[in-house]
Amino acid sequence: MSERTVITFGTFDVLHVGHVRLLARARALGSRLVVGVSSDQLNLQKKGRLPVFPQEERLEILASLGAVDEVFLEESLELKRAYVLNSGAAVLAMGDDWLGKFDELSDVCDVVYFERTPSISTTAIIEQILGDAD
Ligand code: C2G
Repeated sequence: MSERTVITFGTFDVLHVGHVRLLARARALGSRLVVGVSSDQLNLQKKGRLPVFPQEERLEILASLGAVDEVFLEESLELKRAYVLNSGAAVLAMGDDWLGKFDELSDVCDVVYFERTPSISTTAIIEQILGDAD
């Protein structure tokens, strides 16, 4: 059977079940899952803060998961087309907080958006921990 590569992108900071479900669903669309892990600098640009876990640790955590076959550092949102082409991906899968944002890549791969897992986010986890510490 020929290989079908799926690619996804994200920060995956303070890994939680929403991330894990997204990765499992993405992996199920093919036979190989490649994950572009957003760099610390890219996160700072996008969200105005550095991730809790530095990029080397986030790469190591993602690479250790059974659903993930390969990881690389995503350094710029503008390079998405090049990353997709380099990986040989047939499918780009993202959570629906990005709905429509990557449709321009549909000339090189299928673009799929999954419903986000409700009521969980890294930001909410950080706020809960900070609140509990008071
Ligand atoms: N996710 C989800 N359910 C949640 C939280 C996150 O399905 N409750 C999904 C997001 O939709 C995303 C993936 O998990 O597809 C990673 O989430 P983030 O780390 O928040 O990704 P983000 O910082 O949005 O980075 O180039 C695109 C960016 O790198 C995406």
